[in-house]
Amino acid sequence: MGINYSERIPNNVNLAADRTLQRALEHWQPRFLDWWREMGPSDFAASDVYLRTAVGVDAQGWASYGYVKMPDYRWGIFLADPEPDRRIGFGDAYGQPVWQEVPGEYRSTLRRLIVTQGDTEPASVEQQRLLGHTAPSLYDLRNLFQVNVEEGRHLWAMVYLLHAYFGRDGREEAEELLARHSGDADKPRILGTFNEPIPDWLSFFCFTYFTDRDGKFQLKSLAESGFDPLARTCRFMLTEEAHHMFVGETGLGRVVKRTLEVMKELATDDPAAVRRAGAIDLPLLQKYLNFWFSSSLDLFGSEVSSNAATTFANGIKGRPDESQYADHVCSDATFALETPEGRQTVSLRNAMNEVARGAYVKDCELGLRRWNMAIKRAGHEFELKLPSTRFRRSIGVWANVPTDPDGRTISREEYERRLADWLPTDADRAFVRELMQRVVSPGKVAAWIAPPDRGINNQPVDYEYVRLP
Ligand code: BYC
Repeated sequence: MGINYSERIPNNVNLAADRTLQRALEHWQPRFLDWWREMGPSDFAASDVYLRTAVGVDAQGWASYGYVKMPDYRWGIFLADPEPDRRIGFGDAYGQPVWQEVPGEYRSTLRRLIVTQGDTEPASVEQQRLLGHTAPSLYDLRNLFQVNVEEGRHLWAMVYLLHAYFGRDGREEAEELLARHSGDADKPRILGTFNEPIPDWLSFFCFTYFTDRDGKFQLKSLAESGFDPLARTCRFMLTEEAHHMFVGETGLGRVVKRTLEVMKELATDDPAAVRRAGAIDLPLLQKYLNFWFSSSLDLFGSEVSSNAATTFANGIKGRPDESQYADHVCSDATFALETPEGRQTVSLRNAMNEVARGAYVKDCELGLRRWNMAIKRAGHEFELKLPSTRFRRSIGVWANVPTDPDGRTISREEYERRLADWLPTDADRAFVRELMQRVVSPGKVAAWIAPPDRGINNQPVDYEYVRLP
């Protein structure tokens, strides 16, 4: 079904046919807009931003570009088209028809997952709210705002499910999604990473590279769900999510490119000299990668998880790309897990979080391989590395076990002493903050990052992606 833009809430779920639901969502809409004004991008409400808006959910029609003021963005409810005769693809109910309503016995589990997913979306907008003031170019400013409005839409996606399928509890949860705030001492966001500040653009690019990629893998898992409205919602969200990771990957790639240019100009790979020249030295970039990768690993939950086993068994949450596996039931299969106490064999169903994390780590490696190729081509020895999945974990079997970035267990004392070599220090962060000077002339970029290779939607790089008032 096409997207109906003539209604107050654009949608392709025939919202007009369900007056009660429509009224409930129209009641939530002004609260969302209040939240956007208070907690969304600081300033820029009057700027015209060259944004992509979905006009259809099929491959051709889903993206149309034009200038929009962010508060006027048409946030709406878009589900991927239904698959005829779709069947549950994993777990004990393998092969049975998917559910169009929430099975009573899975109600609280499904609500918890939808709330957790939903909570991350506004959280990320809150984390990024001040970045507009220090954007390195209009192109980057536009990308930030594109990410922000789409995270807003992803919140809508989860709120629709809560309102449509979970009655009064769902409506209450939808209110709570606007009441918790990133980093708030009393009402923080649910998952750790979403309470971390994103005070600078290097953190933003790391976040969109690593944390949005967790989004990709979690959405892939939920896109397998036997609860069909959730699966269809997540399938469409994944198309939008791809751009967010593009922002992270190209952003970090441009940082590496600029740093290599500066190293060449100075004919040195001395990090201090690179810093003095106003670029981000590679060891500093490595520290940021260490920070955001380790934090994002925690988002997959514990290696051994009865929650994960139950949601897999019940057909609620599958593995990312479930169809690539031969065994979709996994009732007897086991998984060899490395723990601080040595290798342990656990039931595969209990290890589903670790399976998803493993796929995620492989995906994270691809960007590093590309950046390392550029470093090597420029004639330098330095190699960027993902730290071990044991390093700096707060969730799971490695939580609070001191290891070095290679995953070797070390004493707490050594860990504390060497942390400044592995994670950004206050001085590192202050240096990065100093670099963050706002650049708003079309086609110009800040000195710490290379310009993008190409513009958005075939527009030139020097296009006026944001028209400031
Ligand atoms: N921080 O059995 P466990 C995205 C909690 S990102 C704090 O280990 P389970 C996006 C856990 O909630 C994708 N708490 O794990 C990206 C549980 O608490 P309850 C977001 C944590 O349940 C960028 C307890 O520990 N989507 O879309 O198997 C921008 C024991 O749990 C953390 C989802 O996460 C943590 N890191 O799995 C914008 C999908 N980790 O319930 C958006 C939905 C675990 O006992 N969520 N805990 O009170 C899930 O599938 C699961 O909730 C998790 C945890 C994968 C997060």
